[in-house]
Amino acid sequence: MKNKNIETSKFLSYVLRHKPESIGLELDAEGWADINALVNCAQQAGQSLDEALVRSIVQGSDKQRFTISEDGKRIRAAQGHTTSTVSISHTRKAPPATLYHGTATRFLDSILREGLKPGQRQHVHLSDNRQTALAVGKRYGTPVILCVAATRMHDEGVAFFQAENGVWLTDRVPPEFLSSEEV
Ligand code: HQG
Repeated sequence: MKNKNIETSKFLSYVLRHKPESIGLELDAEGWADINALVNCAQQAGQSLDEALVRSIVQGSDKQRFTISEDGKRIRAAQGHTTSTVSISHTRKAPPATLYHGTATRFLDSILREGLKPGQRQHVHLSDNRQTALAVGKRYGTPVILCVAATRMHDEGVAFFQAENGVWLTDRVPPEFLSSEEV
């Protein structure tokens, strides 16, 4: 992606996941914003955004971070929210046997002691492949991959959800379901 697009994608993540109020935008409980309203609010806040740019970023997003509604009029972030105004009703889904979480080695002791916690976000984020987990872990320093015994958790009644972009979500992962893998 071009630099301008990366910058705009980060801006969209910021307003659609975290701080819609920073540009006076309202999201509904499912996280949707009207695309025209988003563009207007962004422009008033001094961002050079137009509808074509929004649509090209949605299409070009490597992780498919954003979803456009079926009628083409609204946009939302697929996952990763911290704003408490949004509570997406993701559908429960049985996970694959193992899911993966990438993090940095410096967090490992704490995670193996306390389990994986959502931090600022609404869920713990997991992927169905090691490669994605590794890329996420590298953002924080020396990466480590945690394997999550997802089917075992699910069998014990824990809810799993899959966001529109394929990211797996759950509330927390207790340590007994975790094992670390050197990379
Ligand atoms: C860590 C990206 C200490 C956890 C990715 C992580 C993802 C603990 C950090 C999405 C802990 C939270 C989310 C504990 C968890 N002790 N550290 N008990 N429990 N942690 O950003 O999964 O590019 O909220 O390991 O693809 O890193 O933004 O979560 O390091 O899907 O679209 O606390 O962000 O997508 O960090 O990343 P985050 P994440 P985007």
